[in-house]
Amino acid sequence: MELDKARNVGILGHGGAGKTSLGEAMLFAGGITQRLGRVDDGTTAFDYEPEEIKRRISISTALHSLPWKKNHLVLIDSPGYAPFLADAVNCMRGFGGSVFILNPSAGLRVEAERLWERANEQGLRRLLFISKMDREKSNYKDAVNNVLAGLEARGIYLQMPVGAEESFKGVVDLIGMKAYLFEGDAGKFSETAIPDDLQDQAQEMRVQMIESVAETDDALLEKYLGGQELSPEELRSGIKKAVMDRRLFPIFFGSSTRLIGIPQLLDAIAEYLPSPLDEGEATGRNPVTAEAEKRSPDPNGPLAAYVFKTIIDPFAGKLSVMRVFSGKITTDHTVYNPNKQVKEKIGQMFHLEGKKQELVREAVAGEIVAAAKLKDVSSGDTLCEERAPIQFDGVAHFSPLISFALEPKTRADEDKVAQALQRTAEEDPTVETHRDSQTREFILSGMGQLHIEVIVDRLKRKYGCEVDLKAPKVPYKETVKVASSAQGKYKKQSGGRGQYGDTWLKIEPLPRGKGFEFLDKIVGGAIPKNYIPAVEKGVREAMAGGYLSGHPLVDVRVTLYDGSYHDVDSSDMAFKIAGSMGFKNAIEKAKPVILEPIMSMEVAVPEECVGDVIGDLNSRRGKVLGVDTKGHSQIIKAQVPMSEVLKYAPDLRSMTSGRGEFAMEFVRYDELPGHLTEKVVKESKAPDAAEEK
Ligand SMILES: Nc1nc2c(ncn2[C@@H]2O[C@H](COP(=O)(O)OP(=O)(O)OP(=O)(O)O)[C@@H](O)[C@H]2O)c(=O)[nH]1
Ligand SMILES: [Mg+2]
Repeated sequence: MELDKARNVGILGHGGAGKTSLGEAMLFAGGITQRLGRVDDGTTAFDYEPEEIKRRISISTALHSLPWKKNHLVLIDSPGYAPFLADAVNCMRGFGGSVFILNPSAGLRVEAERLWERANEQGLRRLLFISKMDREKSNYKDAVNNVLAGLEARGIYLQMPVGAEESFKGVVDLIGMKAYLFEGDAGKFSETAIPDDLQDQAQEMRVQMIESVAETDDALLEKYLGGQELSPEELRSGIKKAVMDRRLFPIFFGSSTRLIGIPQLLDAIAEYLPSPLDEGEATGRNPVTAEAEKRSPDPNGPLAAYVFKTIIDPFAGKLSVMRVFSGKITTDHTVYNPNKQVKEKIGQMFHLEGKKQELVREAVAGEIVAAAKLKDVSSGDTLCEERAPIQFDGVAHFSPLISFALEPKTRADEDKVAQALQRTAEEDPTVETHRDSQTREFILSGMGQLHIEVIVDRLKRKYGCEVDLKAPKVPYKETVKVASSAQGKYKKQSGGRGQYGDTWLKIEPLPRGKGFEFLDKIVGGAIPKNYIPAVEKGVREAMAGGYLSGHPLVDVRVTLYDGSYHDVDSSDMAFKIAGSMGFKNAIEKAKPVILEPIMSMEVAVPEECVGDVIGDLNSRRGKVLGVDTKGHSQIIKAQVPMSEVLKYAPDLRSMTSGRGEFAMEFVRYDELPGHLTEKVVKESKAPDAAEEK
């Protein structure tokens, strides 16, 4: 493989923006598929999982390669809906560049904002694609400006659309000043002169484009201001440089479902998005010295590969999907995993082509490859050579937002469910599972109700486990409102070896989100230094169990300021218990309260439903922050307690006859209103009460 011809292209955008449809249009334009795959028919190469086909959305990132002219593209189609965004974010580490889809008339969705921020953090190079031009209006510019302003990005039009909505039929290339007009529904097009009625507008947009390019480069600017023409070659190389520096984001137009503008976008990918060579060095650190280590995309260098995704395949078993940044990875060779500090032998490897896997024996720098059945490898791990160790940052952590209890349909299934859940968590880092020690229920936490439902479907399909979902649980927390002090003394000195630990603790509230601080203010050796970690441990254990409702206590500072010890009877154990007792005694006087998670929501609904939806949000203790008009829909922004929107999806569906959409994300914890406290306390005590009977 020639490295300068390779492109790893991630497709990004908000939920339903048209990513998968674009990927399908590209596969068709490149001759990989003979019929255009359609999301609405469940016939795509990218959304191949039954859970995706059933819901018509992407849940998991999928890959497919595509030769385009002399280039070798790997398309990486990522999900866009909020509960599945973590996968898109983590897979970005495999991207060399990205096509970021905008739907200007839908406005700037939270999901797009989040993805854009993450892409900025990772220095990802991006082209912008305005898809669905067969539905967008011809006066798209204001809407595009709004979206770009929200993203704080500088767009530059390299194309102009010909027609819009029903009459959209092609694009004008503002560098070559040619039109590409499409006919029929199979992506056939002809290259022509710019239609007369568009000449003036095209000239105007071209001048703007040239000015934007010139502004990014002193030499070009001088030439331009001196009145000289910039050649197409100069423009292209200026644009490529600005794309590499993320100073400009070129804008293209098209329709995926009508196959318009796709070959031109593919040309632009080859022209402007980086090859692995252009991407340059990857930076990690030395796992021993923690110093920065760099690896260049050299197939003959030492191996450095990063596992960004894990797939549990019903046939191939566990697949670790990795991007090779340097050197090569070869079947039957042994690699070193610095995250786990183990060596492992590489077995079968595959290129992923949608749901198909193609066996390969080797993958070199720049490639993405999936290795089967690596026992100790998980997402976020680096694979390298032991003599040249390097470790990249692990996967991004996303805290689960919602928890459900699962009940296996038959008792005999319990072990199977436990194992299946563990595998699910291996595949999906946003899943957390544990078994409640009191109720023995399986608790499954994820990013939203839809996410949980998908997991339940998968448990059945992949592992043959049938489970019932029980009411969702809100991850409440507790905190205190005032400072207080108390003693915790654990003393048992009758017969045998005694126990003695004595602590005085002060607890104070910290600002929301600060977590926990432990201060050691012991003077004069009232408690010997070596027992102090045990006191802290006791406090932490007590915090985890909460005080009022069994939910973890947060946002407090605990100061250990006095105590006493016994030469013989004191021990770590005694001080741990004393710390925990002192903490509980102090909490009692510190006005403990329950905190509830608050979600920030964006609900997009048709005009006529706005009143009903706002009324409903108010009745859910929500605060409506504003309503924006975005094209055909109104976007209601609100903050609502999580407990009130656990099952929002079906309610919104019925309020808007299926035309509403929403996204939400966690913003902060607020104090639970007093009248609801008792209810939460009671619910949390219920299992206990049952056990006592
Ligand atoms: N009219 C029109 N519809 C489109 C176009 N592209 C996508 N759609 C439709 O938009 C809907 C969503 O398309 P997808 O391709 O699934 O969007 P996505 O971004 O992959 O969605 P997620 O992966 O679930 O976030 C489907 O109903 C598509 O048929 C387009 O260019 N024109
Ligand atoms: Mg999709």
